[in-house]
Amino acid sequence: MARTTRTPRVDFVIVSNRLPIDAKPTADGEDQWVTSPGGLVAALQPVMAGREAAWVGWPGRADTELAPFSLDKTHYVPVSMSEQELAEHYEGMSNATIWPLYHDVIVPPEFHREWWDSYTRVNQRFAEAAASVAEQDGFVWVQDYQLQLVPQMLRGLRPDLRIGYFHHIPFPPYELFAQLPWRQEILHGLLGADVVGFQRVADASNMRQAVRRNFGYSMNKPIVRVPVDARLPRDPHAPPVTASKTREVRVDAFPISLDQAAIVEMATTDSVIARSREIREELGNPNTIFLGVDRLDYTKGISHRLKAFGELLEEGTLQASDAVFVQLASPSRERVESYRELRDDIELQVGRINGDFGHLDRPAIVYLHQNMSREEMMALYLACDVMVVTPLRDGMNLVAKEFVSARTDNKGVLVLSEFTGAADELDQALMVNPHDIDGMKEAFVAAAHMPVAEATRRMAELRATVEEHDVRRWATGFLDAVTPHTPKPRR
Ligand code: ADQ
Repeated sequence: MARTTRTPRVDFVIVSNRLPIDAKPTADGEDQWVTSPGGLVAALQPVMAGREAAWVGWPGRADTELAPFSLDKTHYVPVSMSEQELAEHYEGMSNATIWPLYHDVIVPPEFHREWWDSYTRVNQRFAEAAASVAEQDGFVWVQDYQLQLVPQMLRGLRPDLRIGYFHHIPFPPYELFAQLPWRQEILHGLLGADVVGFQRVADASNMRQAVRRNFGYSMNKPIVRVPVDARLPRDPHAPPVTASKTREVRVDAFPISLDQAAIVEMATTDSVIARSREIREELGNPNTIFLGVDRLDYTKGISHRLKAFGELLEEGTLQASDAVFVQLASPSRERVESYRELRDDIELQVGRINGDFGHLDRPAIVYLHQNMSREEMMALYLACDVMVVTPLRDGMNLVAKEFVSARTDNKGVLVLSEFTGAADELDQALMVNPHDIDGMKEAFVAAAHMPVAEATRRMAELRATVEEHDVRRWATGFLDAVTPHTPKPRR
């Protein structure tokens, strides 16, 4: 890879909390750059491929100033964060306030004014970094809930720019959003963009409703008319704004997807197919392999699904001699208290179920708290019979789409929570409410015994849906909405 330290101004800038690569020091003291995991990176990488662009983000190490650098055509602009800012902006405001509030308050959100101050300060730093690399009239695409103030801050610094914002997680109903002491600041921040994109139609509608309730701006779905001189604070009881000078902000749904062709390529290599057979053998060739793949996060519903599986073993509907549950849980947000507690709870639950129902040579649940290579993930998708994706709430869930894309053999059954964005599109999955343990048990049994012809028909339809709505369509749809002249993703 060609590496330079020159950062030119470019007309396409991505801004996300994390850079898509992390600095890892090697034994000789040099930095080595490795891809950081997660759904956002998986979705944006194909959009960036082959394009001259800048990516602004935190490089994964606190209290470190790193100079901008370039690898191939991407210019990386590291934004520094102190240890305290990491604790307050990222672990605090982003992941202990906004994340739980926006995911149906599954755990109680905490509200701390110092966290908010830090969030504001860090957002300003990101806006300044983006402003410094964007070309005149360029396009800046801000990503996700850690940076909701950046669009308006950037508009203040660089009114010439076209600004897009994409929200990867749910946007909550107003009754929940209204708890946020800084709800007006967040809405005002988002409305600095020309297009605010969400995963689901319901998310976009929730944001428009929040704007109506707080600011009374006039709108013609999906367009919101924002006064060019909009300032805070605004009295929510003031009459609707009728100022003649307004700018149009599109608040709309753009469901994210993945690069199906790339997944198919990987999932059809001889080594991945051979590895999938090996995995089945290593698991003792059971009749049914259930698979869960998630970041270890309380939104993903891991304990609900293990409870359903455990009850099926207890009742004797399934036997550990012919059914196994493989649960991958990638380490996540390990310094946030609720995540540490979740890990303890899940590991206790796995231990109990294995203790009660496992055999010497065969546990009932194979649990791995590890990151896997993409190849190993593909082999697991191919090896399983039933893919279990049962979040309590999820913006989209790319694992469901990855599984479907990998199954070129049209085999395997997807059990999917209706509370994922993916459920809006993947209607041939077996849909479940993860809070309904009996309903989930029925779905597990139906999936394990589904006639081959029905499973094949469902999978073929699921695959066709993901093929049609792949990540390029997502990116093109968003970029077209921002401006017909924005450069398109290249093949
Ligand atoms: P996430 O909450 O991270 O993403 P998801 O969409 O499922 O959730 O993406 C997870 C990614 O991590 C997938 O690409 C998956 O393959 C990978 N992954 C998971 N476990 C792994 C493991 N053990 N080893 C290696 N890789 C693993 C957020 C939102 C989602 C939204 C995405 C994209 O929360 O709702 O779908 O952004 O917008």
